[in-house]
Amino acid sequence: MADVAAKREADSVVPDELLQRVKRAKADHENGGEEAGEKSENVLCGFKTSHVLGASDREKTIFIHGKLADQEAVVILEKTPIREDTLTELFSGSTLKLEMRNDIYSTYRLQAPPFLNEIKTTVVCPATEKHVKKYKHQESFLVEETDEDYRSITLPYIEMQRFSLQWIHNILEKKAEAERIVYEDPDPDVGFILLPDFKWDQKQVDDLYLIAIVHQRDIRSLRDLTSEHLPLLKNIFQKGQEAILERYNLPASKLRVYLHYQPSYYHLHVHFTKLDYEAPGCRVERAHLLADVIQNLQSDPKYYKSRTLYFPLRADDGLLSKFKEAGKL
Ligand code: GTA
Repeated sequence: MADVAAKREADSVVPDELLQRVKRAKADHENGGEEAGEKSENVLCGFKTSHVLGASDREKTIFIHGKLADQEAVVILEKTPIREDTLTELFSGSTLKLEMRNDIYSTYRLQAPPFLNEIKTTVVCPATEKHVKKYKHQESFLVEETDEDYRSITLPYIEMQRFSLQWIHNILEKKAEAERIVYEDPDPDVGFILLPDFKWDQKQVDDLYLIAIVHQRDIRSLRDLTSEHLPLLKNIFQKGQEAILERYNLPASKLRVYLHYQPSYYHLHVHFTKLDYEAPGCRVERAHLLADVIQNLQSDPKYYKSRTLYFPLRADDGLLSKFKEAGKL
């Protein structure tokens, strides 16, 4: 009951903003597909598919590897959820094709107006081999990493092989996504930028996903955290939750706030997702609740320097090979 009330409460405030987006999408469509203030040329018209890396009928996503103007590319297509605030337009503006009718039962194919039938599309181009591997559906293995394994196996590997952090530096320097920032604390020690994760299309709060990226540039991951970072972590936790309450009307009790270990990008960032949303990477073997991280560092200042940590790695992850070579698997 409380959940339903909270959802209704959240939905009743946020839709103003969301409704504007729907209206913009409709206007964009009517204006020939231009995004507000930005031309959206179809960069994908020349995309040549090499192979499908993975697909999920349940999640309605497909990950495709291919070429875009002779460059390696990964394209992710994802059907977006049906939103309650668009139902009136969906019912009045669609065509219905009857498939079958039997007694009180009937099924149809509903063809919605294009602005209510968008596919969220993510393009990584040029994509490295590591990107292709990351998005490829693969078997996973749970790895046990002692503090010594971290120093002798993981750290040297991530120093050599990690993904570029350019997109993060662009955000911190306001060279990209500046207009998407939800909240910023500019303090160089405890400050951060909170903005929508690129997996979230921001059209509904049901799959809310934001990330807080710290201004400090020398914290790679959970493993680097000590009690010295408590003011930073507490600041992100408190101000991130306050900003989300103010902007999206979602209280802290509806949020899952966590760090990944291992992350894909070794610049400290914190994930904020809606509690009911099963975001990719929110399972126990990868996600560490920020509240727990804070408590662990309060009870042991070097907790993450000394603990054995567990995490999943995919079959063709180079780090998994390093653990195998060291006889750890
Ligand atoms: N705002 O440019 C960006 C950007 N990039 C490059 C990454 N992120 C960005 N956000 C903005 N702008 O949540 C986001 C990512 C991720 C976070 C980094 O930064 O979306 P992480 O370092 O812990 O890495 O977090 P993580 O979680 O491994 O990365 P990611 O991309 O979430 O991948 C995990 C799995 O989720 C993938 O293997 C794949 O199975 C799935 N996935 C990834 N992207 C999508 C997608 N677009 N749609 C559906 N599923 C996806």
